Amino acid sequence: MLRKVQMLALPMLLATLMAGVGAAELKKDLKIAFLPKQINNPYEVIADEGGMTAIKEFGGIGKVVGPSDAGASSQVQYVNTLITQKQHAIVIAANDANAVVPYLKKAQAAGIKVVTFDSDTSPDGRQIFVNQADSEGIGRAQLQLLAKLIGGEGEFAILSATPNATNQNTWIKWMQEELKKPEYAKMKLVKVAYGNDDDQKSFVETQGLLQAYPKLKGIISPTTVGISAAARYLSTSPRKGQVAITGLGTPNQMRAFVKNGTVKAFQLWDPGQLGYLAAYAAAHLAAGNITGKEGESFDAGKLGKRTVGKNGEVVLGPPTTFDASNIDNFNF
Ligand code: RAM
Repeated sequence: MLRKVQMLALPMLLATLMAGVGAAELKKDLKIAFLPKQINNPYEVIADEGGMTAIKEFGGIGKVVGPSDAGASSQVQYVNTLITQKQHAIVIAANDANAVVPYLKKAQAAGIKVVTFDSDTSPDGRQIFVNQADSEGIGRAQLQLLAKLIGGEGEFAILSATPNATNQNTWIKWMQEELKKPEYAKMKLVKVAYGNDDDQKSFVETQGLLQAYPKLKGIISPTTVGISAAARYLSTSPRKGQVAITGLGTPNQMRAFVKNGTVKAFQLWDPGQLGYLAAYAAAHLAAGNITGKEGESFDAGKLGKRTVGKNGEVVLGPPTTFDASNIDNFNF
């Protein structure tokens, strides 16, 4: 009996020790600043909290600063301030692939490590991009899910975030690629609308889509702000039940709309884990343990060992599909 317990305990002990080694590689007091797309977006808030949890674990000094709108250059002034403050690393969900790059380069020249997460910049802006999941997979899966919900037939629209958001634009590109397959011959993309990750604008854009396209069968909103505003609009519209809304949403924001039948299924990953992983990547860069080259690996606390892939990309993992059968198992 005792031997059995010991045998079971040994791997656990080893795992604990190995997890500890990763944190020990990180010197204390690393200053790491999170710069989300916008500070009042619930998704970004969860992601930033995940980052702060990780930073606490390895004894760093974390903070979150950022704009209240997701405009292309809204983050520039924050990057400049973080450079002046001599942060060790900046973790940014970029509102534009290029607008912040000259400033991020300035940061790098000053010895500050830069990690993008959620929404990337051009590769010269950062050392590592922590991606929520494989971008092609996210895009294709969104279209596949909508096709299932509308029986593979009918007009649909996309309600996106801002027109310049790197993450949404990449996913939309892959949706359009997927749409070329013969099995979608009866589906037609009629419009890509932009709610700018602003709740009110997304709500009004949804109203506009329903008015402009009386035969509309579906909306894909690959943004947590967009999908929740679209669902709120549809929930009190006479078109409820005729139009399928899907996309990327947080279970907590979407729960009521799944329960009242407005939304059948949508997807996401855990934004908290995304921020957590990004913080570890930033810390290991700042500690000099990694440089962002393909093949390097680092310890990411409870997420285990992670490896840097092509183009400095680190991937969190596949998304989950939420529906009435599982949504109550998730709380974020
Ligand atoms: C919004 C933001 C974010 C995106 C999620 C899915 O909160 O646009 O960048 O990743 O949606």
